[in-house]
Amino acid sequence: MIAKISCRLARRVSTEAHRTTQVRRFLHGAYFRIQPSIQEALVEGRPVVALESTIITHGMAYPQNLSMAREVEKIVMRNGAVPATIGILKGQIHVGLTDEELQFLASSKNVVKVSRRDLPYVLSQGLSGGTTVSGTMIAAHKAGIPVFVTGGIGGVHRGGENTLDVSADLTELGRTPVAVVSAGVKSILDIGRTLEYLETQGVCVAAFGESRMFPAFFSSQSGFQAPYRVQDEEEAAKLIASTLGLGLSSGVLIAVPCPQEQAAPGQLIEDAIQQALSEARSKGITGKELTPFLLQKINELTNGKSLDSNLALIQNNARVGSGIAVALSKLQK
Ligand code: PSU
Ligand code: MN
Repeated sequence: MIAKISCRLARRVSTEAHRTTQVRRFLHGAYFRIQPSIQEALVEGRPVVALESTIITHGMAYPQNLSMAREVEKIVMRNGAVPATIGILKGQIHVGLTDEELQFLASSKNVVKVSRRDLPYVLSQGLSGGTTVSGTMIAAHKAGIPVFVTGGIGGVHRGGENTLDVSADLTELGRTPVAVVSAGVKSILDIGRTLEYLETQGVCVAAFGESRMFPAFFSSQSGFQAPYRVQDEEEAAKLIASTLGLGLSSGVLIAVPCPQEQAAPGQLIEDAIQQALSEARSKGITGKELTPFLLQKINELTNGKSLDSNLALIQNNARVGSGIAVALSKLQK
């Protein structure tokens, strides 16, 4: 009897091993590429920061998107970490992009916005794309990068209780152990429901710095408290270490408030959001087109004021996120 069970077990283990090898062969062959300098940093346990590319392809216009992407990489380097911008080129996920590749993604008009559900199609068709927070988390996790910096994540859209328009970023945070450093979520979204959804998904959310207030991207005040607060980079790193140490398969959200002097005027932003939302409704814009439409419209309606503070807060997140990656790599030594 025991012999029979162990024989069956052995067969199952070997089938699983075979399956894993098959998956690996597919993965590392055609679909996934880590830049050698990043691979080297990872092997040596040096801090690496993942960066997304939908913000480049669909979040900002050319050429500001390109200068933003270059500047953020520089900030990460200046703060002691290795930047790994993640994007998809001709059906291959690239962890780390050359300047030429960055230029291509920034200036190309017909690349795809890639979340989890888009990956199989984009890879199998050999297409290029910008990875969203969800797409980038998947790639960062596969590469072994635990810290990822962005501007803002997606969330539950206003009216999402009826449309079910809930960003795949939230479910990804529930299933992939990567820490996302962002300035919270924009008030184009329903922030209260977004926080509820993150709780359901088991995502540990912590505000960064002096206040427990969950930030609303352009402003540090969303009117909602984050469940937790971390004082500084070291505390944030400890929080991430405990998630990884316990083997939780869920992620962490570190919400960094936009520096006061760089916040955009609240009323200007709220008016623009209202107008953008009503235009989206009257034009029937839904699904994956909605967020890029709103971002672009708000920038237009604020005469670029929202873009200025957008740039400032991403740079701030890059500084904080790099500090967290450095602190985490010290903890792991
Ligand atoms: N929010 C922003 N800027 C952005 C995005 C969101 O303030 O650039 C991008 C991110 O890539 C995010 C994605 O992952 O939009 C979410 O899109 P959706 O709402 O369709 O899930
Ligand atoms: Mn959506």
